[in-house]
Amino acid sequence: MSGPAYDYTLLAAKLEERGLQLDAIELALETFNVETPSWGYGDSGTRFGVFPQPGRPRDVHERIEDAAEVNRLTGSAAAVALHFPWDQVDDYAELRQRIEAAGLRVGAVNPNLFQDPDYRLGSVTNPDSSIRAKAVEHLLECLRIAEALGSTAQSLWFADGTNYPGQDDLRLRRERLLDCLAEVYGQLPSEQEMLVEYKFFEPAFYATDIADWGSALMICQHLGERANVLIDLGHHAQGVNIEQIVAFLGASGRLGGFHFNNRKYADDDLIVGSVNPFELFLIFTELVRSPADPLPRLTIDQSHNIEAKVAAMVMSVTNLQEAYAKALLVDRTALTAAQADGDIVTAHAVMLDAFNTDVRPLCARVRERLGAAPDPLLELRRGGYVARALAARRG
Ligand code: PSV
Ligand code: MN
Repeated sequence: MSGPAYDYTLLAAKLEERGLQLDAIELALETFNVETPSWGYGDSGTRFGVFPQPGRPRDVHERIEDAAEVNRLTGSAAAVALHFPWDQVDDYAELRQRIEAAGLRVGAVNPNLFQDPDYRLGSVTNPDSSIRAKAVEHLLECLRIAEALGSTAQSLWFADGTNYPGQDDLRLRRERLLDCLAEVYGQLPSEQEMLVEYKFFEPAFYATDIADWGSALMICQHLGERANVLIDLGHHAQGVNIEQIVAFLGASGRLGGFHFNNRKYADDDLIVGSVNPFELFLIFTELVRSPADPLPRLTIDQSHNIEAKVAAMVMSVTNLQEAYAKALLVDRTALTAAQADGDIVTAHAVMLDAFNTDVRPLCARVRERLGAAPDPLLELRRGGYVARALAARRG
């Protein structure tokens, strides 16, 4: 598919009418960057099965190659988020060199406190102090790994929770969690921030210890200014207004970052923007009010099960580019005026006008300028990367 023709003079004139500069929007799109997850390139599945894909990466180095290809095609995915111990190596200086040689940098470091059998009753909330000490030790190890890799964030998610009323004391669990995190926060290197992610259920089915943004925010406020809340789109109940959470956390300076994916039912892990692009657009309208506004750390958190992994990641990045571009087209002056007049329908129409603008050619032009592909999926097919990986990764 080649992008539809686009009349830039018309677009520029339309934007000028709205007091917006095409140049500023293009510049914002050029600097737009998302982190892709190393864990999104390897094997994954559901508890019902895994469908291993031929040519999938066999180790962290091959996951980095895939991430580099996604960046080459989109121009907006220059960082790769890592997960430990999944991405564990003996020599982190060497890993960093290889990542940088691939044109990437290391994004957030994600400690893993949910797979070790010791964490059956929790990690930092575990009733057993020796297990809590083990969890803290892993979190501290991740501070050192991040230092070695040049990463500036610890992205924390805890599977901790209980399955039955009475299983454990909810207040004590919270105290244990706060104590452990305070110990880690106390040793956080100055260039690093701590992101605290919440999730309302799964794997815990009665009470998750950090279940919602309020709980995460209270923890961050307890810890200090370098602890901020991370929103994962898949971690809310049906109907929750995520853009409002973005607005409130953003206004209080506590929005640390995003894990993007698509959610229809639960933590679906599908291509971001695939089912509800309007919601994604609304989230971006709360993330930025003008092209000059800085964005928080944006990460994709998806593990694709049946779809082609590199292609799915490419489409996720371009969906994000387009949602961001549309958010930058909102006529804020007209919106503010309509809001002040109580003109509900006009205010809503302003939002729809931006959402319904076809920004694909604009994004294609920006990608081309970045040296990336105007049509990344077409270029992925044409360039033969997947076939080359398949040939190189046998066995
Ligand atoms: C948990 O569902 C989560 O969203 C956390 O961010 C994990 O680190 C990630 O998925 C990978 O399992
Ligand atoms: Mn997540």
